[in-house]
Amino acid sequence: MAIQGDITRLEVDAVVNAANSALAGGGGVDGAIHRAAGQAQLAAACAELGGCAPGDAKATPGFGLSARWIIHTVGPVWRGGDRGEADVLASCYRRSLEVADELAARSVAFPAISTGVYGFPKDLAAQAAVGTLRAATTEVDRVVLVAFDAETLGLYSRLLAG
Ligand code: AR6
Repeated sequence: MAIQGDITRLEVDAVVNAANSALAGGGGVDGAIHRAAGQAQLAAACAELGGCAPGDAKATPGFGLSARWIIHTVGPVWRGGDRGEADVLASCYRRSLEVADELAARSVAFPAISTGVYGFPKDLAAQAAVGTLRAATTEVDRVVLVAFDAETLGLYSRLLAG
């Protein structure tokens, strides 16, 4: 399912964070998650993970979030589309679900990874998200695609209806 809203406020087992490879915190959804979880605690937990490669995912506790876990994934920076960006983005969704399965999380919320600061076109990112999630084998039984803006919600809704 897709909804429009603030991912930090959702009642799910795990929220996915669109992080950077240093797991250093930042702006956008990453900043919102760090603020809502508690900056100091989350920064300390992230520091123990030793970074995260683009396309990979690693978990921390959710701390102040109602979600029990935060799954940090690192999307690709858009460089025109011929540098494997779509494959890396698909890997973010797959790896995040694999980590969710390891945690036995049954409900997971995803932001529109890479579509902010990292510049991935929203329509292509929505296709990658929906296509990859549909093809994945997982124990997660509730996947929520969280759009921050109406345009992204419209893209998800059309793809999910088709
Ligand atoms: N809830 C849901 N979605 C949100 C929220 C929120 N509270 N806030 C923003 N979005 P971005 P990226 C949407 O830039 O492109 C950070 O500095 C936003 O509208 O957060 O993967 C990291 O540290 C957009 O659709 O992530 C990295 O350095 C989507 O989340 C870098 O940005 C992703 O936008 C990652 O860039």
